Amino acid sequence: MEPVRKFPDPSAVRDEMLQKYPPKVAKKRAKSIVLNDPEEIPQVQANTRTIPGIITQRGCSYAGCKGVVLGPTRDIVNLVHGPIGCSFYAWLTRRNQTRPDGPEGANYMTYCFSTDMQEEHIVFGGEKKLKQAIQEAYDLFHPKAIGIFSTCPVGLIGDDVHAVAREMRETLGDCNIFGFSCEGYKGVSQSAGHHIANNQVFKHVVGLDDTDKGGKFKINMLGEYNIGGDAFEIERLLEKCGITLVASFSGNSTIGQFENSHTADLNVIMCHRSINYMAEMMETKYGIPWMKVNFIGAEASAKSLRRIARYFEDDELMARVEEVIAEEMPVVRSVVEDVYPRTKGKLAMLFVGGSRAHHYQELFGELGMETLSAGYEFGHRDDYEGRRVIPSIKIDADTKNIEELKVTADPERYRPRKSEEDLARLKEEGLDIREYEGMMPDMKKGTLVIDDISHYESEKLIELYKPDIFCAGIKEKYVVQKMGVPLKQLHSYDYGGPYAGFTGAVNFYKDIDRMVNSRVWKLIQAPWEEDGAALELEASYVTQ
Ligand code: CFM
Repeated sequence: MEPVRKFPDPSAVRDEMLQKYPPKVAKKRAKSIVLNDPEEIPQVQANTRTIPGIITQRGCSYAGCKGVVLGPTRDIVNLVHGPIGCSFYAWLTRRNQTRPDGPEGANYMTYCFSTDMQEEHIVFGGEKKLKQAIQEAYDLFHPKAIGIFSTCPVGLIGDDVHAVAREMRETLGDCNIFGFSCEGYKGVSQSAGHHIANNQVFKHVVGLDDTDKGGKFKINMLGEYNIGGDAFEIERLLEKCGITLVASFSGNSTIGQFENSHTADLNVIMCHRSINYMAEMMETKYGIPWMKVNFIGAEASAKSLRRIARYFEDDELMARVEEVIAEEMPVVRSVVEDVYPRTKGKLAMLFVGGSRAHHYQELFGELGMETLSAGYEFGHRDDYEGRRVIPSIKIDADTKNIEELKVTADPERYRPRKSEEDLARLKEEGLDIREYEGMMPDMKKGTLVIDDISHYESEKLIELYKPDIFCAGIKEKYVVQKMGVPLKQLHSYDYGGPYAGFTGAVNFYKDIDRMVNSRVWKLIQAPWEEDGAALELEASYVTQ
C-alpha cells in the first residue's frame, strides 16, 4: 500500500501566503489565489497589472510578439528596432526548432537582427537608421519578408515603424515589410504582444497566395511553436494519418505557409492564449472553423486526432486514425507500466505561461501524479474558467490599448466549411467546436489556482507542500532546486523534448521518472540550514 500523504489545508496555505503582504496588496492578491471547485468554478483575477515590488515571472509585449509568435518563422528577417540588449536577450533561448528545405533553404533564425539604437537615435529619431538596417538586411539576404519589432524607446520617441515599412516595401518592390507596435509596456504582459502579432500577420500576410496545394483533409496548426521539436512529432502523426498541414503558426513555419493558410478547411489550436485572435479572424473572413486540441499527453493526442477525423466526417480517415493510435500506443503503455509504480502518487505544481500549466496536467495524470497547485503567468480568465466567461470579462485600459481589427467576410473568398446546422449536429454528436473549457474544470476540488504567482508565494508553496516536482522556467529553476525540489522547465524543456504526441509522452515519462526519483535532492543542504534538519534528512535517506 502507498502511504497516504497528508497536506496542510489549502485555505490555511492561502492565508499564510497573504498574511505577509500589506493589506492593500493582500486584498488584490487574494483575488488571484483561489481554491478550485470544478463543479462551481470560482472567478479568478487574471490579466491585470502586476503589483510593483512583487517579483513576477511575466515577460513583456515585445517578448510575446517577436519572441513567441514571429520568432519561430525561419524565412522572415525579424529586425528589432531598439537597443541591442532587447535583441540579444531574445535570441533563441526558447529552443524553438525549424527544418529548412535543404542546405540552401532560407533560415534566419540563428541570426540576431537589430538596429542597435544609440543615444543619438533616441534624441534625433531612429527612422533613418531603421531604413538603413532594412536595406542592409535586404542586400545581404534578399528575404521574402522583413518584420520590424518596436521596443520601448521606439514608442516613446515616436518613430513610425509602419510608415518606414510601407516606404521600404515600395522602394524594394519584392519584399513584404511590416511593422509591429509591440513596445514592451503595451498591455500587462506578453499576452498583449500575441494579439499585436496576430493582427499584423493577419493583415499583411494571410490570404496573399490562393494556390490550392491539394490534400483531402487540410488543416492549420495554430499555437504550436515547436519547442524541443514538438511540432516535428505532431507533423509526423498528421502525415501518418493522411492529414495535410497547410500552415503552422508558427513552429517550423515559413511566410509562404501563412500566405496560403486560408486555403485550409480547419484550424486546430494548441495554445489558445497566444493565437485565438487569428483563429477567430480567419473564421470571420474565410469561413474556417476552429477547434481546440491538445497533443500533450498520449490520451490527449489520441483524442485530438479523433476529433479532427470526426470533424471531416470521413470513414476512411476515422479508420486510419484508429490504426495510427493502435500502432503508437503499445510503446506508450509499456513505458507507463514501467515507470508508474515509481511515479504514482507523486505531487506536481505547474506555473507557466498561458497554456502549458493546463496541458501538462494530462501527462502527469498518465503517470499517476497529482497536480496540487497550478497557474498561468499571463492567462486570461477564459484560460482558467472556460470561454463561456468571455462576455463577463471587464475590459480595462490596458487591454483597450491593443488594436481590435474590424474583420468582415471576404466578398470572394468567404466559404463556410461547415454550415451552422452541420456544426450544431456535430455538437449534438459530442464534437463541441469553438469551445475551450480551461484549466479549472480539470483540476480537483481544493487545489490552489494562482495567477501571476510571485516569487514569495512559490517559496511558500514549496515550503508547505514539499512537491516532488515544480514546473516553471529558468527564472525559478535554481532557487527551487536549492530548496531540494527538482524543477522541470516547461518553456524550453531544459535540454529535452519533444514532449508532444506519443513519442513525446514517452520522453516525458522517462525524464520525470528520473527527476522525481533521484535521491540527490534529499541531500541538498544550504550552509545556513540547521544541523538538525540535515540529520533528519540523512536519517530518512539511510532508511529508505
Ligand atoms: Fe502559448 Fe507557448 Fe504557452 Fe505562450 Fe510562452 Fe512558450 Fe509558455 Mo514560455 S505561446 S502561452 S508566451 S504555449 S514561450 S511556447 S512556454 S510562456 S505556456
